[in-house]
Amino acid sequence: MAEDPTELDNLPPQDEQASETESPLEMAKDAQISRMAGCAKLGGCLLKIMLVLALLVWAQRCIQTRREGGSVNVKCKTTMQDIMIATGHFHTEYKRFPLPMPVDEKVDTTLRSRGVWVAALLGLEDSLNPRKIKFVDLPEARDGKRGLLKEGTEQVLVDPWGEPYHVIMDTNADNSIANPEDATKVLDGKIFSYSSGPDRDPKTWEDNVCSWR
Ligand SMILES: [Ca+2]
Ligand SMILES: [Ca+2]
Repeated sequence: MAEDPTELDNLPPQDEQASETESPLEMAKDAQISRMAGCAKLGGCLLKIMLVLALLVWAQRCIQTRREGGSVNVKCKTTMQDIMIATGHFHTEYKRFPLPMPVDEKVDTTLRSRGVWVAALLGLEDSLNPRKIKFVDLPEARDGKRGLLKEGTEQVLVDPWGEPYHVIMDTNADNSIANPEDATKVLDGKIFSYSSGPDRDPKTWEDNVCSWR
């Protein structure tokens, strides 16, 4: 007897039936989910790339800033050295420091890089430097920074951040100076200088640029 094709036993299981006969709507949903998953993966990749790029830019800027800061500090130290050497040459020439006031020979003298003693080093002052020797050549300041500028008739030498340098001279002639950074130590020598640094505050030593270190 021939099998009845309508018999239930001959029909495929319902699950297989469903998968084999997935509706267009469900297929579209599957495709959409697949696309969304792909987009999410791509978005994640892009985010990672952007983060890496941002880190690279940040690192590059840090390196650049450090390089520029180092370069500025080197220029600052070079100017301090110029002033110290010029003051030393003045001392050799005139057997005294280029100081206008009566000098207390019991203590050392601290002053800023401005006024008549700077003019004397430049050969622009008669009473301290009657031979008008030019002991140093200094550049003009730009935007009020790193170089010479005039305040009234006064010559002012400013650091890369616009502040006059601090200069200490061994006016008590013991060939040493109390370290302004650490009162328990002394610096061996006749002339030292320091800059207040980028924060323009001489009391914050972390950023100060010093001729002795
Ligand atoms: Ca001294
Ligand atoms: Ca400082």
